[in-house]
Amino acid sequence: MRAGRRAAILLAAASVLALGGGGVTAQALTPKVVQVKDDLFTPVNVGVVKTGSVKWKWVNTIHTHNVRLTTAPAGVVKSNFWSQNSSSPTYTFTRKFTKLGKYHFICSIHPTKMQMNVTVHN
Ligand SMILES: [Cu+2]
Repeated sequence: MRAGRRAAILLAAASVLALGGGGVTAQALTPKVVQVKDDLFTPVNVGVVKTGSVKWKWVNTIHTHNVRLTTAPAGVVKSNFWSQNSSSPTYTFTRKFTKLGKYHFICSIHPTKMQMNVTVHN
């Protein structure tokens, strides 16, 4: 067997193992998108699989907003989930979640109007 063909077969076998092992799933690779608007988050409740990501995407914003993690499972460093203040309509902020549990976020500039939750599950 030619070396090139052998390598291709090994590579294919490795990808089947990677997918079958449950370590890498499409759910974990595609971030859940939360829109940041004037002045709301949508959707307000998001579920992600452990190791999944959430991408906050500013959409048509004129006002300045931010993302601030205020409640999180034990051991999570909240300030790692704090975005910049931005009014840029193209700003995005993406974070990966590696601990199971419930996370509460606000925009600290509009703390009563802009609140949302992320639930991380298996
Ligand atoms: Cu805001």
